[in-house]
Amino acid sequence: MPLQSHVQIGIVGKPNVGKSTFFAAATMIDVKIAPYPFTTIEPNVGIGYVRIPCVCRDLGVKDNPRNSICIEGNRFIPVELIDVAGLVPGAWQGRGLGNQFLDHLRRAPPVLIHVVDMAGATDEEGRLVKPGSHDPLVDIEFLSNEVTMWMVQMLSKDWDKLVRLVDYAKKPILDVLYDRFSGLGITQAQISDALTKLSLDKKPLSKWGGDDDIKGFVSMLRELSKPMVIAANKMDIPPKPRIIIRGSLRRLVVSIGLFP
Ligand SMILES: Nc1nc2c(ncn2[C@@H]2O[C@H](COP(=O)(O)OP(=O)(O)OP(=O)(O)O)[C@@H](O)[C@H]2O)c(=O)[nH]1
Ligand SMILES: [Mg+2]
Repeated sequence: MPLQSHVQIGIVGKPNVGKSTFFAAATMIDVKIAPYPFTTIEPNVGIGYVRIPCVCRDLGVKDNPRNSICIEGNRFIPVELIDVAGLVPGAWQGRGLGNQFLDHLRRAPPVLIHVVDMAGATDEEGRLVKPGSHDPLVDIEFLSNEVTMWMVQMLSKDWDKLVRLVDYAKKPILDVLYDRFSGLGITQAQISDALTKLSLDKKPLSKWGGDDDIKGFVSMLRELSKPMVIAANKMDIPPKPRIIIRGSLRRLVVSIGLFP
């Protein structure tokens, strides 16, 4: 009987990249896996375990944990994994399974594992193509953008009302934004952080520079509240995923501005 977990991780990515394969390997649950897009429609949910060295070794004691398992000095921490349907470009506008997919993320996993086909053997909608013909960097950027645009939509759909509440009815901006995003498991501290980092905390909403400020704020909030780990998958497929990866990573590093 698996243990209960309070930590949730969403497994996300475009269709046919190996999300369910990863889920099945991590949870040992037999789910449908197939070489075409949209094999998964309803999310698969299960428990996997993160292995870390247990403190019982350092302390020289024998332990009996209730919320995890200790086996020979290794602690197995239960984590709830959610394997959702693949996301295609334009999902935030309803393409593919669109909002239905994004709504599964509302179950609020604070951490996302983005499974990427590093062999470049699937196009942007997950159809099989010649290995090496699709750039994985495009997928890395598109997924962040889809989640951001989905959140932008939540914020901007009745923007005038928010402006009236904050600028004229003098409701604290933090409360108003928190109301809008709390369903996604986002905290007031994260909202406050994003506002401060972009110097938007003192700027009246009516003066926000249209889409740029809104998108900039949401993008920062997404980075702070939904950290994404990239799982480079399909590394075994020839010709030379490593060369693709090296090229992609170099451009990724440049695009997020780590190096000049
Ligand atoms: N060669 C190779 N094939 C893989 C790997 N991981 C998954 N696959 C194959 O890729 C195909 C798609 O795998 P799935 O796990 O169903 O992919 P998915 O991302 O869940 O797909 P959707 O549910 O349609 O979004 C299957 O044929 C898998 O066997 C890998 O690391 N290497
Ligand atoms: Mg799947």
